[in-house]
Amino acid sequence: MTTLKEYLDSAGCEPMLSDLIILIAAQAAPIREAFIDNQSYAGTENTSGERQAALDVWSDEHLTKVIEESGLVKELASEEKSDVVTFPGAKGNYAVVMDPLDGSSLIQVNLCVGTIIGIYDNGKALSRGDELRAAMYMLYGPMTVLTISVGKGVYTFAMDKSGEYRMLEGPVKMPEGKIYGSGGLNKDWTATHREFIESIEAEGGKLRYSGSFVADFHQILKYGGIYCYPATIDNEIGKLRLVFEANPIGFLAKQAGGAISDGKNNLLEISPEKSNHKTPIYVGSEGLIKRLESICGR
Ligand code: AFP
Repeated sequence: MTTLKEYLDSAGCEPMLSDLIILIAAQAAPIREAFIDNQSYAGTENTSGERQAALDVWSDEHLTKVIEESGLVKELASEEKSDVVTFPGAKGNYAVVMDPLDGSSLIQVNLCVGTIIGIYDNGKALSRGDELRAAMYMLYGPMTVLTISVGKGVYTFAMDKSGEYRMLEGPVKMPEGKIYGSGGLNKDWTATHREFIESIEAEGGKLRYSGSFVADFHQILKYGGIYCYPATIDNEIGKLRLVFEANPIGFLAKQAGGAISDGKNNLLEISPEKSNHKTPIYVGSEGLIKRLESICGR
C-alpha cells in the first residue's frame, strides 16, 4: 500500500512541505500515548472561556515544541493560545493553524477525537481558508487515521504498528447524503435553522452528533450529509472557530466536492479578524449547502 511519503512525492509536494506534514502526522503516536495520563480537566480555560482538558494542554505544548524545533514554521496559531506565536529564526515560510485536540469533552468517555491542522505557505497564520496550502486531521478512533489534502483531492491513511501511514482511500468524494447533526440547544435555534433541519428530517435524514466536530465531519466525508453549529437566538456568532476548525475542515470538504458556509457566505473566503474569530458553521454535501443558502438568503 502507498505510504504517506510516497503519496506526497507523487502529488508534487515540495520537500519542506512534505517534511512538515510527515513530522506533524507522526505526532499522532505520542498524542495517543498521552491519553492515559491526561484524563482529567486541567483547571484552566482557553481564550474562548472553555475548560481545558489536560490533553488539550499536553497536545498544544507537544505540537508547539515539535513545530518550533522543525525550523520550518514562521507563525503558529492554536485554539489553546490567546495570540499567534512567531518563530523568527525559521528557515521555512510556513504558518500552521491547529486545534491540538478537538472534541475534548469526549476524552474521558473514550469516544473519537482528533487533531486538526492547516498549513499556509505565506508565513501568515491569519489567512483565508482558500489560501491554505494543505489541511489534515488525525483521528484517534479504533485506528489512527490521517485525512489530508494538499490541494489535489482528499486521501485517507491509517497508521500501522511501525508508525508508518498507509493509504486507505483516495481521492475521496463526499456523496450527497442524509446524515445530519446540529449543535446549539434546540430551544435556541433560529427559524431558518429549524426550517433547514426539518427539511432534512422530512427526507428521512439520520441524526448523528457526537460532540467532536472532527469525528462528525469524518462520517459526513464518507457518507454525505451536513454538520451544523449554527448561530442561535442567544448567540449569533456560534461556537466554533474560523481559523482552527472551519478553515482546515472546509478546505478538505471543498477538495472532496463538498462545501462550507455560515448560511450566507463561503467561509473559505472570509479573512479572520483575530485568532479566535468565531463563526456559525455548516459543512457537508454541496446540495445541502445550496439548500441552506437558499433558505437563509430569502
Ligand atoms: P474543543 O474540544 O476543541 O473545544 O471543540 C469542541 C467543539 O468545538 C466541537 O468539536 C464540537 O462539535 C462542539 O464543540 C460541541 O459543542 P456542544 O457540546 O455545545 O455540542
